[in-house]
Amino acid sequence: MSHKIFEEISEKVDKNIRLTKEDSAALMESNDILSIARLADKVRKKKSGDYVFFNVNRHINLTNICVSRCKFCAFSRDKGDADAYAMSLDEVEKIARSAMDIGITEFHIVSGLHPDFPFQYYVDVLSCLKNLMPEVHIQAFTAVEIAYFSKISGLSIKEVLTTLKNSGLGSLPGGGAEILNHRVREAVCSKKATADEWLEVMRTAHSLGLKSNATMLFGHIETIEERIDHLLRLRELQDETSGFQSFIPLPFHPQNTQLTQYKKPSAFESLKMLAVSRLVLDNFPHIKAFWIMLGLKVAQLSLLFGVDDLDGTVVEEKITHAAGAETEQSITKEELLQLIYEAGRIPVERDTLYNFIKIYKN
Ligand code: V47
Repeated sequence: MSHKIFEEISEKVDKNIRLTKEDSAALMESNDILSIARLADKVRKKKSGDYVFFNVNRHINLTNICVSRCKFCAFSRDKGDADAYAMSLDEVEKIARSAMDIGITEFHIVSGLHPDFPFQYYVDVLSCLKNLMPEVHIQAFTAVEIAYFSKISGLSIKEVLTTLKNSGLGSLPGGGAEILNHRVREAVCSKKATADEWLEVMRTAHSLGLKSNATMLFGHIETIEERIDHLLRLRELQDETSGFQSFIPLPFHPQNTQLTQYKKPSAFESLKMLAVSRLVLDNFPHIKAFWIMLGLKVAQLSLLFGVDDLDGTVVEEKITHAAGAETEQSITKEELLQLIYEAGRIPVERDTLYNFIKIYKN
């Protein structure tokens, strides 16, 4: 990127002028990540001040049995595989009970597309958790799962979401977005919701008052242009609905997948991706670093690259660990606070909808 182009982009950022596709490409192709970081950091500071958000949640993956079998996924199994599992409602209840004493404010539920579970099972999971811990927010079911529920139940997307909302669903996680592009999805995840369907589920969820996140799985077969298009499609929908809370770029972990010829994105690449996301997604309130996938060291540095949210103290994360993540499955609140203090920021425990629970002054 020439000095002149960077100066132009920098001026746009200062004047709150939206970056174009060409600006985004110039940033992605640049190696000057410290200059990009400084710009992203300015935007982050304008949006969140010195606060860094985290929440205390419990991930639940109801089943690894999945009819989709995406090439990038090391977690999914066929029914009948030795290590295939599917939780009964009793097992879900047991997990919820074990989380009762650790002060969680959120259940985060993402699962395989099970061939036989009826839609009612998911309604029952919500009712079971709500009965047990009514105050805990349930962030559950990616847009891909919602589209699948519509298919298996014969209900419309709107009816599925309304039924789930009435049973305790609080918001949607951002998974399943991968790369919102037809070529990429045909090649790596052809059996699940298309890009348009993913966006349509989110549009409908937002119209019903359900907030959501959005992810992007980067570092496999996609081109830089396809990554940028992904960001622009999200930005466009956000202009329409304002329903997205955070954007979470997920670096691809190749181990045990069908795409082992690819390398996990480097720290350099991941940090650049986070910073460029902060700059392009001017209408997203938060950029989240999912430390489980980035590793704690890169996640801490990401606080200088536009990130204002470190995902919660996750307990038992299976999807990335199946694909070779070497991070711990959880960290304590104290460890998380320390990482944030070291960066000179103020940790804030938030609930799922970004209400402040506690500000931790050092
Ligand atoms: O949709 C699957 C990704 C996602 C791999 O909304 C992989 O706050 C890397 O969506 N390497 C599920 N990633 C997790 C997810 C998520 C995580 C944290 C927070 C939130 C949120 C959402 O994991 C999938 C897929 O994109 N994934 N396999 C892999 N080998």
